[in-house]
Amino acid sequence: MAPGVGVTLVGATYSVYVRIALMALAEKGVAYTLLPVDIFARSDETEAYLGLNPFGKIPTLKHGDFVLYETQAITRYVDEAFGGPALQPSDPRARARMAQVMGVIDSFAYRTLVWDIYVAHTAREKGEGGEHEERIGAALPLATTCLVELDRILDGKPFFGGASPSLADLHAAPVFGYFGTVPEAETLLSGFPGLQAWWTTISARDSWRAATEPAAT
Ligand SMILES: N[C@@H](CCC(=O)N[C@@H](CS)C(=O)NCC(=O)O)C(=O)O
Repeated sequence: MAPGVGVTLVGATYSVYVRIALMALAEKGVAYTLLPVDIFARSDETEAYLGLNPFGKIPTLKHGDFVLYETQAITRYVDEAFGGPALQPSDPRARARMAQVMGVIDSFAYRTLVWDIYVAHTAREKGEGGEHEERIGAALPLATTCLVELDRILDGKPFFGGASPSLADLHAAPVFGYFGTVPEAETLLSGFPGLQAWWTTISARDSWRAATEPAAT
């Protein structure tokens, strides 16, 4: 990093996507400042945040005068702009698999495993109104497809890209961090020992702790 050019990540630490970016920063050993914005609060702060990301999604990365939103762009930039271990395989097929996993998370797993199952489960636990059972039940087929496909791509390896973590693992971990706390997840995941082993490995990393306990970084 150029001297005096600081990195700031804007967002809230409960966010799956903020956690993905925090994990990338931690894996690369990049020093950063976290600027909290609670995007769901709909306040003056969130209005001001639209100046950074007009789509109103967190996170946004600032590196000097360079401002970047969209988490895949952020983690690729963090990997390529800073030293530390490479988080993208150089082999074209392994790199394509990494991108595929990130696409599956963005297109299917985030919405299904986090919103349709974890968030509905949390609302159900709190006794909030809504047809939570129906929402969870309706999500199970797509959730199963997500697990089947992620397990197939993992193929018994410790990480999606092979022996060392890649951006794919960082993209998937925060989704499983929420999904794994739900009773339905235990049943679903019992059929996928490879994915369970992957979760044990990735969640033991310092980067997971840094993303979920950012005050400790
Ligand atoms: N495509 C965006 C998605 C980020 C995203 O969905 N962030 C959520 C929090 S995990 C958010 O900001 N939600 C606010 C909203 O939907 O109003 C990215 O990759 O950064």
